[in-house]
Amino acid sequence: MNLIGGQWLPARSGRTMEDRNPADGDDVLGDVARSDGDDVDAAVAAAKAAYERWRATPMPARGDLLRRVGAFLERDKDELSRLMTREMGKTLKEARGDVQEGIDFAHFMAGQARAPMGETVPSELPRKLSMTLRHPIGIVGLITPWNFPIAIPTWKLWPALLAGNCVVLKPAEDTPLCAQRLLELLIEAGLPAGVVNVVQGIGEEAGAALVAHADVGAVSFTGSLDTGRLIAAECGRQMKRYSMELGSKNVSIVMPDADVELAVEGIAWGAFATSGQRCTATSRVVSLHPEFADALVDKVVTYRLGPGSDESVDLAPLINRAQRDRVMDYIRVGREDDRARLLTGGHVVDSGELAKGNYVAPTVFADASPSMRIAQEEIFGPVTAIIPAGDLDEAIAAANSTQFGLSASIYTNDVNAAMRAVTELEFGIVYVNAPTIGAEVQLPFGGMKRTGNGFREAGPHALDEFSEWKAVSIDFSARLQKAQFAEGE
Ligand code: UN1
Repeated sequence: MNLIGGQWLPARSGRTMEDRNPADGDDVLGDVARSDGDDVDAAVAAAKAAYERWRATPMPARGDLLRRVGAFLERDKDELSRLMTREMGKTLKEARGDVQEGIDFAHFMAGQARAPMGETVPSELPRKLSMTLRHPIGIVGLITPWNFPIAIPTWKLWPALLAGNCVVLKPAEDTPLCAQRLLELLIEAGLPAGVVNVVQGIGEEAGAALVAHADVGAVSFTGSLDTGRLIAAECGRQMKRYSMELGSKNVSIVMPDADVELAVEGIAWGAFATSGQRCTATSRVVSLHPEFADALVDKVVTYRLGPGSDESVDLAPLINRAQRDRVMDYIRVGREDDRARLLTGGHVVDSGELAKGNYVAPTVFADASPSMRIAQEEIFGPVTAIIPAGDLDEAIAAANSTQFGLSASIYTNDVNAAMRAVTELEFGIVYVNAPTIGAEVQLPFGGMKRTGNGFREAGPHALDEFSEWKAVSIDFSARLQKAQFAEGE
């Protein structure tokens, strides 16, 4: 259902789309509204009608809403996690982590509601006080992906709401019900009608209409580089703000002195958690360690594949058949390139019950060169490529040799190597002796180069996506004072 002005409604056209379980294609969760421009128009109009009142609500009162919704998410964490596993596929443990990110960020942002929101600044003139204030954008459009169906909508919703905006959310078509449950909890927490509206549907229809709507002042998008380019072009044409969290090709460097067991554990987790469907997934490893590749394979071959609802499963299904085919295409590209060797995996797993889902075996390539397609393009599946390097200079150069720059890590006990990696890696997130995944919500999340356009989500900087700076000066001299002019001029 769509949420428009506080009411749950079907699409105006009456059209629907199916919502299926990635582990069991026969399990249909429901038929969901498939919206178009008419629904977007109604949602934006509802957001506009609610805006003045919401903008005028004191920030701590807006923060209270987030505190309350955080508590409800905590209360319903188990139920939501189960829904997420059924709708999106990831393991229950990971689904709980996804919901927990939303809870943590609700509490973090609720606290920000009472933090300083600007600065006082000296004036060059006497009896004049200057300060900076944050001002909301107005109506913002949020377009979110399926891989973190609760966490990512909350990364955008909480700061957008705290900053005083009204919202139209277009959730991913693969995870509409997670978004609907999240909104039900927001309503229970006291969300005023129209402050957040939801239009379910597909990107080319509902998403495109939202981006193009003249009354939407900013668009926040997480997804692929290709879609990001389309959105950026339209926003640029209309001169509206856009913040982009796009693809990446993350990397872990394993130095010869690394604790190889720790590196294997961390990189296996980074590469194969969520079956590699994270924008922070470790899809490349630059290894200088002679034992690393074999040790990684020894670990990966023990992985159990199956539905995420089975607590003993390590690798859950991919989101849908199209994604499985896409991942298999990349594996074929890797196999056809003589520069790399397939060490393990490389095939679909569809025996017995698994035939109902979209499973690909965890796949490791070795001897890859940095310029290969599997080392350059985002795969979003359980595939990683090991690139050899002779020394740290070469390793850092290989790590930096992509158009993306979200998350990187280095495994070493050498402080000089670690500090060089920290300062020289062109990535927005860098870890030492830890995986590329697992970002915490109090830190800025975002990437360099083509991973984004400079904004950061989470952390206190999240408000920058959703507010304008206003420079305010109050002259209490009761005379005309001219900046940049000497007294009496
Ligand atoms: C994403 O894949 O888009 O750092 C977000 C992590 C998670 C968030 C990933 N906390 O892997």
